[in-house]
Amino acid sequence: MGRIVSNIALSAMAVGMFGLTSTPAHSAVVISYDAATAGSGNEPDDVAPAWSRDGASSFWSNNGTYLDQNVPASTAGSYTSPKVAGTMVKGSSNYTVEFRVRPVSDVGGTPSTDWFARDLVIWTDDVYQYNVIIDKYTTGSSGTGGLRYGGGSYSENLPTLVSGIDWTTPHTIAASYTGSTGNFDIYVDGVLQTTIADSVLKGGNASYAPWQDAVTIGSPTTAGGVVQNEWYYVKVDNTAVPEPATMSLLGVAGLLALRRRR
Ligand SMILES: [Ca+2]
Ligand SMILES: [Ca+2]
Repeated sequence: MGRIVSNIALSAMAVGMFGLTSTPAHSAVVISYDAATAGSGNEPDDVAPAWSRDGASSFWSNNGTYLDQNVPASTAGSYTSPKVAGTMVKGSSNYTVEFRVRPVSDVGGTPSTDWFARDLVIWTDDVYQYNVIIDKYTTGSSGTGGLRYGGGSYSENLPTLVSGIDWTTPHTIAASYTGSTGNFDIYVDGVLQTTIADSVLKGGNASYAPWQDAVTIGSPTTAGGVVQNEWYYVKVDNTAVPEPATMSLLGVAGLLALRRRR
């Protein structure tokens, strides 16, 4: 009850602020898939706008609480969101990639059998490709896990982004990019863990067009073992692009100002 009231109050505040100020700091979700909101049986390719799927539909099922991912060994299975042009630009845009997940299988491990840490969240700006890798156990097959990053071999030896995550329960991970600094702030359950430069977090030197201005989840390669996850939601929040209506108003105001000067 209290939450509903506060949401209404916040909405009213937002409307009020928007009406009174010409350039509000505007934050908007531009890409989203939420398993509970989508509802049982509705996977990312069932929602509008639909996400594209690589691999069999049988690898995924939404039980109404989470999207269950179960990609067999040596098989690719991933979803890529619709693109929102201009969301991800190195050095200028601000955005946050946020997801709530619980890994069920480990990734990485013995190099000869299951070396490919392909349990990924991927996004790409106009220069770099970024991978955040969900690792159930950072050492061996028990204890705590974490997040890794980087690309190339995607081995268990990839650098650690965050360690000490107990993946027996789901956690919310956020990578928040500030274009002016070129840094990502990495959060776990809303708590800042580390700040890392885009040039360090990158998994690849070149952008990969199908993944730019979008987010990909899953296992996009055929290497490695079974990959299982519970995905609660994935979203991209764009804090850089002003509200279109505000841009139009500013544009009209600017034109009028120019006319008056002539
Ligand atoms: Ca379905
Ligand atoms: Ca591991």
